[in-house]
Amino acid sequence: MMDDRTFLGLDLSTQQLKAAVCNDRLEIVYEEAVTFETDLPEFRTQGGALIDKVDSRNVKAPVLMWVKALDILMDRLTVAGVDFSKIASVSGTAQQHGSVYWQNGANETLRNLKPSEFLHSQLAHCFSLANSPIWMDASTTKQCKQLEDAVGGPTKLAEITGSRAYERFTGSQIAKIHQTKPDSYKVTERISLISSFLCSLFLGKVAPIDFSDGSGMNLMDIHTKKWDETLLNACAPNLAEKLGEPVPSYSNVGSISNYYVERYNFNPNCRVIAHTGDNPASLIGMKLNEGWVAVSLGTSDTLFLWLTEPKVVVDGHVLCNPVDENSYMALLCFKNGSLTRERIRNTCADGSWDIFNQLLESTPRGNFGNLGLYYDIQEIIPFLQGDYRYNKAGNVCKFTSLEVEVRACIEGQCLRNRAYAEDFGFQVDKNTKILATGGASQNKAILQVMADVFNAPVYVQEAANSAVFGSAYQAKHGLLYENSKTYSEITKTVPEPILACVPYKDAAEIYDPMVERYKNVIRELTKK
Ligand code: XUL
Repeated sequence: MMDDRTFLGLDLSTQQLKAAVCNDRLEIVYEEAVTFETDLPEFRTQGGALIDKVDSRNVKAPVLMWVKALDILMDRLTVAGVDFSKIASVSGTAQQHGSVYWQNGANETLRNLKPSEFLHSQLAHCFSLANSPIWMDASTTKQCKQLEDAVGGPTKLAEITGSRAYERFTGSQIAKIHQTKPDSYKVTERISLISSFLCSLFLGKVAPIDFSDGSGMNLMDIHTKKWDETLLNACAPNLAEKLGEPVPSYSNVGSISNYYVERYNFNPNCRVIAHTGDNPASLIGMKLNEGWVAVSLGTSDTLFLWLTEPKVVVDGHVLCNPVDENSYMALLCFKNGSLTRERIRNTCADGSWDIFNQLLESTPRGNFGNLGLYYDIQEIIPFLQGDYRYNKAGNVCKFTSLEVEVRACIEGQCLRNRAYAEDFGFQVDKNTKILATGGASQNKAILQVMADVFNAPVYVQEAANSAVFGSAYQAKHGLLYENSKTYSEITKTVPEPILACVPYKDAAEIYDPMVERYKNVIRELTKK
């Protein structure tokens, strides 16, 4: 019975709803996805988002689109041959920060779902806002200031909640809804994060928010894991009861709704484990541990660290750790990732990665003392845009050769990763290991620069979908946690990452001073 049990993980990301079913060894046996733009064209989204035509800072997504996507996904899993009666537990993840507004009476509807009907037709009138604000929204600058002022400024807010106020974070979003749509706010009985909303659909009642995703709201005290009353009051009235008490991310929150038992033949004992944000779920999927730095090289570059202490930083985020209640994780998002690398590839290497790599490998480590910073679009950290080039003497210059430009681009990005990781208290030592994922992690020449800049070996993770796999692993972890099974014991059957590059002997000698130089340049450029 134990041997053939399976675990279901879901990921409600910006563009898709994905599912992965894994067996007891955590091998993925089924994967399915619903793509919002193409599978649900009636909602007229661009990649799952509705971007306001007048003010592009307003970005939302239709809640019913997500519900309908779950109806379709369940049917696709059925057609694929998934035996739902074998699923021992379900967990899930979602794009972080977005919020869902349940209208008065919605919990009752969730409790009484009719197995003969689709979810979307039964939940059509359950939301006080048809469109949910999502993480791409940047329209709440005014409310961010209000939240920071309520506690005494950005550093104080970062000390309490792990981040200064960010427009996309949920607190300022809820405050804006309350200020601009008071009638909708008034008829809202509960507010979910997108992750806890998805969990609610499996649980058949409004599910609790978990600590990790809860720490992306600017409302939770990451030390006590309770809502901060001053912040709740600064945000909107009666918010504590609308949010409910947050719970550890691996909590076993109840048995699956009878809807799934009758409609899809789930076992009535199948458990629902709390759902969390996509970045915490990726940390689970990558099996990240202390000493590891995970670097996801995608459209934007994202960096994750396991933290034992919640360091206060005004740039970047500290979130509660999804697998260990006493630990934390650092999250850094850099907007200028692949698109910037591709721009330099196009201008210097004729659009060819092979030529780009040859140029990169033909220059020495340290690039003759040249340093380049490239921000095609407004960067989050550091808050800069444009190209900046410096020669060995520290003077602004132009680079005269293509190979210097190529190396400057990659070294600049790797120096950035290390410099901001160090702000979180991270120090390279002999146990440091880098885990690279995302599209550009297939490029060995880039990974070599990463190994040298960090003076640490770089490993690659084969699995691309770390968030959805992470939620399938969390389903098992949440189920067995009560039997004292730790996350590392549970994931020990998952293949270890593969070693891709080791640093050259002179790496520390070259890059330790360059990291300091990078920090000084950024300090100068961002001086107000
Ligand atoms: C993280 C963030 C995004 C979303 C969407 O803070 O805003 O990574 O989680 O994936």
